[in-house]
Amino acid sequence: TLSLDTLNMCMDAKHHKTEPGPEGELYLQCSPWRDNACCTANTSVEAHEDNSYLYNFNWNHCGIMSPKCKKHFTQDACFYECSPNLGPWIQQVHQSWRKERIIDVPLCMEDCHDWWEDCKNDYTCKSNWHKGWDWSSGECKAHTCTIYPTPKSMCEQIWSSSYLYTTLPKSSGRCMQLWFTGPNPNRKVAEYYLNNAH
Ligand code: FOL
Repeated sequence: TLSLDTLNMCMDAKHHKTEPGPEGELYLQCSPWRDNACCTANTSVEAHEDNSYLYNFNWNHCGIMSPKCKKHFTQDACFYECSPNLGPWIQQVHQSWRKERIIDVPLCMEDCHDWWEDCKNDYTCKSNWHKGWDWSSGECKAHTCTIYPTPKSMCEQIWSSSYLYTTLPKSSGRCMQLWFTGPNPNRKVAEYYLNNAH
């Protein structure tokens, strides 16, 4: 059945379930979402894989991505695939691989800063990782390998504005958290933004 509940829904994308629900076992970093998730157990495992079928994406496109950096991409994949609280930021898109995406999800400052801090010595050759890849050589070909200069540039550009950089701390209750333990804190945040036009 069609879910009309903005505060408890899954986007219509490549791997998402049609509706959120409990998953007995979600793998490692995705386990915080197991009480109510848009990802399947299988997707949660794949979110931790290097050569995952999820997006056929090569993390090691400008040299090997460091493990401390990669763990943030795993967490981003868990958040993106599993979160049932993204309704206020879901928009329709005409893309070959998904019908809906997220735009300008306000990310907690700690999550963006920690992510950038752990990745600031890792190289990439593109600022927007959604488009324009040429994997035929397995590497970056004509592009130059460089780093993201700031947390904001990384968090906002990497998934073409999925995230909005904020200076809001987790304690504000007004930003979305990639990393949490215990009950999902993001539902209340989504509720706030649903009721207060942003
Ligand atoms: N995490 C977050 N937070 N938001 C996202 O939107 C997101 N998206 C992905 C992963 N994590 C995310 C998906 N990533 C391609 C590349 C990356 C990707 C999905 C697909 C890809 O196939 N790019 C093609 C163009 C595809 C097209 O637009 O038709 C390319 O040639 O680069």
